[in-house]
Amino acid sequence: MVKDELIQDIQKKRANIAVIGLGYVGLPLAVTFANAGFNVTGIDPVEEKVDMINRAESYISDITNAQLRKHIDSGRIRATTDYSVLQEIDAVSICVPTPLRKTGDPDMSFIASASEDLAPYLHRSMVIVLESSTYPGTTREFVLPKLLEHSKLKVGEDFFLAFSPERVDPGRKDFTTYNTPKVLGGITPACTEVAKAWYEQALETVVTVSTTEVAEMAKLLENTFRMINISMVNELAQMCDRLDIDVWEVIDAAATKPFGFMKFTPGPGLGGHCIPIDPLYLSWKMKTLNYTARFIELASEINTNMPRYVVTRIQDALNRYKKPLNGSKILVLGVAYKPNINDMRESPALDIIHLLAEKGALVSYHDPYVPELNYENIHMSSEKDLWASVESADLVAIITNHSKYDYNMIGEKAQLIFDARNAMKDAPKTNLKVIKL
Ligand code: SAJ
Repeated sequence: MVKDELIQDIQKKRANIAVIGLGYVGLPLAVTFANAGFNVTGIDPVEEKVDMINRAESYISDITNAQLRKHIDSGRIRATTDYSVLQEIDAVSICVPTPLRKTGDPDMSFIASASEDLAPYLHRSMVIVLESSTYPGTTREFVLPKLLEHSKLKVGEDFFLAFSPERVDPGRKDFTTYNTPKVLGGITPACTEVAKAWYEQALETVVTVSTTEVAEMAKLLENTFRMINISMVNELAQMCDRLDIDVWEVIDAAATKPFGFMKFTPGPGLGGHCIPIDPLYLSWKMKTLNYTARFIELASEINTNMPRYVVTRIQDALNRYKKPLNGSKILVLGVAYKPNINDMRESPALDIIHLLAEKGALVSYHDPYVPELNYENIHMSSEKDLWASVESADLVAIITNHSKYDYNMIGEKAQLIFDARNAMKDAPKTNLKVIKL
């Protein structure tokens, strides 16, 4: 029986593994499979990445060169751009990006390419697991037909196909690929069984569900939950501003409730590669079924409007001191999408800089993690002299509250501060020059 033979090969670590897509999900996953004793081939279309991996040079902060070196030297990991290696591979994880198109629709091109490039090498006794966050139905309706384009093999009998959402939080140390519980659902029960037998060799906890759709939807619930709650506190911030109530104090007070409450904080907008994007895969799918996912659409509208709201608040703050925004020097402090990382994906700081410049402000920025900004119409370098920039700005806008900033010193040297992150929470309350979101 194909299933039993494959499971046995997996359990004896005789199965050859491949990971397609060597990014922040795929590379840690490849190393985690190698740590468990499997031979792993990483496949990525970007030659430079492949070469760096084969030189044991990691470009993913969660994987050190030393972790890679161990497996490159032992021959347990190797990387290639050549999909034909898949004819010798027994188990494949697909970890490719699922971004949005400019139109806001899902960009399925990466999953399509991976599936189409894999299909010619699909063979009996093979298990494939898709990890990319995507809309419910993708594995069954989109990937499976592409895999079977040139094949008469039967899924669940000759080969096995499952979905297991990635839960990588780059930079997090307490939860890693190994110890984060992994949800997994197959096209058929046999698919679930084989994929589980594989993943549980390398991961601490595998949670099986009945179908790929349940696994796909579970991931979207995780991140939609987060996106909607963030948008709710973003709207709360706007309500509190009109009520002249400190929203940060309100949230801290509510957070003392030991049950039935989860703390989220307002911010200048929603950045990152997951939270602002994954829920829109769900709302897009629902539109194809003539259903409007109103919560997601409203939350997305509120979050997307936060940069504009922040600029309005900055304009109002300057107005108090009879300074027009037009011609004022604004220093944006922190541009990464969240603190203490250098990731700029979907960062609201880019929208804020663009809007400020559009209104005639003289905008500069400082971010210890982001030396350069080169996006569409934004080409800037981080200010070299932080304190000179803070002192000379008409307003300092704290957009991303990196821990390494000295907020007391900023409070002393800045003329006026708009604080979008409550970073100045320990500054004296009487400090009239600090205006909070
Ligand atoms: N944000 C707020 N208020 C909050 C929390 C976040 O405005 O209360 C903003 C952040 O500033 C950022 C964006 O939302 O711009 C996303 O922040 P995030 O903390 O959700 O960080 P991400 O995008 O790295 O989310 C990842 C997700 N992980 C995966 O999808 C595997 C998310 O599910 C995790 O919950 C999150 O990390 C985490 O907890 O760190």
